[in-house]
Amino acid sequence: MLKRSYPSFRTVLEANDVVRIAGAHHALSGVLAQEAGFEAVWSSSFEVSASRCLPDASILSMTEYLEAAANIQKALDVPVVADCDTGYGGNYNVAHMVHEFEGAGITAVCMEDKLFPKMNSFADGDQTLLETGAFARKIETAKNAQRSDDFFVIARTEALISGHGIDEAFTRCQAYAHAGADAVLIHSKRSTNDEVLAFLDRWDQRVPVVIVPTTYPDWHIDDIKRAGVSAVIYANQGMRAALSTLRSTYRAIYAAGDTTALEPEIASVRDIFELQRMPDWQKLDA
Ligand code: SPV
Ligand code: MG
Repeated sequence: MLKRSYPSFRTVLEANDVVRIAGAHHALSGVLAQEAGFEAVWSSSFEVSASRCLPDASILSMTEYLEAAANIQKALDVPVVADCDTGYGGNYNVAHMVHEFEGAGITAVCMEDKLFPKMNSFADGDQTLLETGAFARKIETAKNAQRSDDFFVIARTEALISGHGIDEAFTRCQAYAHAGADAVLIHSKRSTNDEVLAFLDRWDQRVPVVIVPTTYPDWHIDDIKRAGVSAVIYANQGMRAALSTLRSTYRAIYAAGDTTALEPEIASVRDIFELQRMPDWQKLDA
């Protein structure tokens, strides 16, 4: 009853025209995303870092990201896609990362083609790319390291983020698909979807395309599907909403001196018991 079973990300991708994936940083946010209908959950390096009030800059260790992703996966009936940044170093780190994440029950990982240590894609700072061939070898290493055929490796290019343009993004994604990537992720920080559309226009669909429409939110899921995207990651909206709510709640309590006005607006303790699966736990202690 308490142990979860979940399909692999590959299975979910094959069963849906477009997979909607919500960002999370702990099991509770993952469970709420699943409850809303999301078919998968993104263990976001940005959110996991921010939940420790640290920059998303390769500061936390692989083990800390693994623990976060595994804790989310343990609470879910849908698969986690683990954001593994650059693979935490060189090719040996990538192989170790795959062994550890797959061993912990994660069925999909994503790696990006920036230098280690990396900086969050929207932050000022160094966004230098790793040379294409070197990143392709990381993808090959990851694919060689996986134990089950089902394990899924997403190759993310930061070519547009680092100001290189569509040609470079296209060439890189082709090389990564050739190296064995199961999907490519094309990341953009533009305020419109024009760059991503231009990429999709050229992409031969050799492998599926994943997008992260954080800065170009005005793109309905039906249109995203029509454009040929296979998976969409809403990477950080959950944490941003939580932050607004936590901030206003704490301020309201402090300002009012009591919580009376707030009570009708906030979740009940019983609601939290349900998410904790308290009744199932209590049965264990019969
Ligand atoms: C994350 O959520 O950690 C991501 C997406 O990698 S972004 O923050 O846009 O880099
Ligand atoms: Mg990240």
